[in-house]
Amino acid sequence: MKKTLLTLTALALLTGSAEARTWEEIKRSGTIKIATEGAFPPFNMIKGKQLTGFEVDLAKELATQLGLKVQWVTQPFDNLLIGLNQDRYDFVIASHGITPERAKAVNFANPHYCTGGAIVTRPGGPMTAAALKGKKVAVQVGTTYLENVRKVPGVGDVKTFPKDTDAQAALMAGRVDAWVGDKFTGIDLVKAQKGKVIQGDMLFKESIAMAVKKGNSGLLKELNAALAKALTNGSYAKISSQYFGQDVRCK
Ligand code: LYS
Repeated sequence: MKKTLLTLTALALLTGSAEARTWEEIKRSGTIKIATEGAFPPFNMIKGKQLTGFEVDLAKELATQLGLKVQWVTQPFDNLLIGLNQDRYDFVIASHGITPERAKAVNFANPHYCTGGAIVTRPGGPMTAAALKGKKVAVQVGTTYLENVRKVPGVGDVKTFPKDTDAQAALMAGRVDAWVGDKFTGIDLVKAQKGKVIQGDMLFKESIAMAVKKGNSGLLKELNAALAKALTNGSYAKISSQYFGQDVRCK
């Protein structure tokens, strides 16, 4: 069953049919349509009724530089790249790690932050890859966390959840031994839970990038240029320090 689902997803990713909007068409319309998850604090989330977060603010900054208004679309994480290839929006900014498999289906921009997947557990729980042997681990479906946890030799039951916050909740409720998620998200969870959970080792590193439909090179070029500008004119540094208290760009 799991194998069938994966194959279908791969197929949907590879078979976008209609044409994506070109840069010229976007520019002419004056509005760019951007998709994100809206459930991955502090990167993209809904606060009150407002979509906010590091990636939301960064994308707004890029759009301003490009002289465009923004129309946001939120989608469950594992639908985002499929919707991109169905031309439901112009690009995705949703903390996608650049992986060879995803790069077959979409084009990635230059990375807008560097991070990794880290273990979080309750005190006394597994802190290293070796310690995950035989343990129950919670991860969000469709993510690099799932892909990498599956590779841990002897790992016990890997439980998948639609949202990252659901996977964290499973750890807090004691239904799993560990949660593997983004290292910055983990730092925030540890802080918020005041010692009820602790962060263990980082399992893997990843570079995070925006995605455009495969072949949409005009838009990709504009996004990369706007990102390069944000990285040098101080706007990226300001947004990053607001959300993380540090600069999270790839070094
Ligand atoms: N960075 C992870 C990935 O690339 C997950 C990010 C989104 C989690 N809500 O799959």
